[in-house]
Amino acid sequence: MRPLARLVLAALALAAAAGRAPAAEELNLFAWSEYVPQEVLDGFTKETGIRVNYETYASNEEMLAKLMSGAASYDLIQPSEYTVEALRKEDRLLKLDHAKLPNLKNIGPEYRGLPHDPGLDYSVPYMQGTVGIVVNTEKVKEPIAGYADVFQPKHKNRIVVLDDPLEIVTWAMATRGLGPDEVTRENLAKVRPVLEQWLPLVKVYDSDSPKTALLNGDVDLGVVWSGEAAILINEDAKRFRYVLPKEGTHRFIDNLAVPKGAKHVEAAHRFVDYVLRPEVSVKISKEFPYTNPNLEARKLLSPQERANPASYPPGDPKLQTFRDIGPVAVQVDKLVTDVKAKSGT
Ligand code: N2P
Repeated sequence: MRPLARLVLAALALAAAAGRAPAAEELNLFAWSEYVPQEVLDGFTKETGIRVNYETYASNEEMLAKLMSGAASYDLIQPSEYTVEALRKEDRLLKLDHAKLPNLKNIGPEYRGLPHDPGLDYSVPYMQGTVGIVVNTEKVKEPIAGYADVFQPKHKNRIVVLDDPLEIVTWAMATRGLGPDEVTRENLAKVRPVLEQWLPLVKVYDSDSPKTALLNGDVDLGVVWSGEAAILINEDAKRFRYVLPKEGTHRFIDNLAVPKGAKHVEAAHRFVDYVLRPEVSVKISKEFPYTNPNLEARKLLSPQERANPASYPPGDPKLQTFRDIGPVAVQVDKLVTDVKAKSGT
C-alpha cells in the first residue's frame, strides 16, 4: 500500500474508534441550592473523570414536581427526611449498595433507625439542620423568643422568611399548639387567619440565600435555615443571634438518594461515598455550616466552628422532624399561595 493510502486508512480507523468510544461519564445531581461546594464537585471530577451536572432547587416540593414530571433524568437527589418517606411510599428510590459505601460508617448513630429509612438503605444523611429565627440585635432590641415575637406589626417590612409553604404553615400551627404531624384540612383552616396577619408583614421570601437581606440591612429579622444563620454569625457574631423558636423547632435531615430510572447508578454510589469521606465532608461543613451527621468530619472542624450555636445548638433543645403528610400537601401550597396573593407580597 502506498504511504498516503496507509495514512488515510489509519485516520479512518482512528475516527471510527473515536465514534465508538463511550462518552465521558457524567452524573446528574439535583440538589438544594447553596449546599454542594464547587470545590467538592471539582475534586470528584478530578479523581474519577466523572463530570457532575449540578442542578438546584429551593424546596422538596419543587424537586418532587420536577422528578415526577419525568422532564429530566437524575442520578442523585437530595430529599429531606419526610420526602424520602414520600418517595419510598411511591417506590421511587433505588436500594443502595452498601458494599460500595464503605464510608457510611462515619454517619453517627442518631441518624440511624429513624422512621423514614431506619437502615439507611435508600438514603444517606448529607446535612442536618434546624429552622430558626435570626435577629439583628443592633436593630431589634427587645427579646425575640418565638414566631409570635417576629410576626408583629412593628416589624412590618423588616422580615425575611423562607419561601417554603410547608415551613410557613408549620410555624403558624406551632403558635396554635399544633405539631407538624397535624397538618389536616381542618387545621389549615384554623391557621389561615394567622397567616393573614403574618404574611403582609414579610418583606422578602428567599429560600436560597435569606442571609443576604439580613447582611445588607434590607431586613432586621427572619426565619431561616440554620446554616444561613451560622454564616451570619461567622460574619458578625455581635450583630446576629440565632434563636430556636420556643413554640417548636423544625429539625430536618437532608439526604442523598438515587431515584429509580437513574442512568449512572455506579457514578452515584461513587459520589455518595466520596462525600462521606471525612476530609471531603468537612469541606461541605466549612462552606455551608449546617450540622454534619458525619462524626469523623465533625472531628476535623475547628473549636470555633463547633461552637457556632446555629450549627451545633447548645443544650438539648426539643426538635421536631417532619413526616410525610400525603395529599394534603397540595392544600398547604394553595393556602400559602392564596394568602400571599391577597397580601400583595
Ligand atoms: C441549603 C438549604 C438546605 C436546607 N441551601 C433545607 N432542608
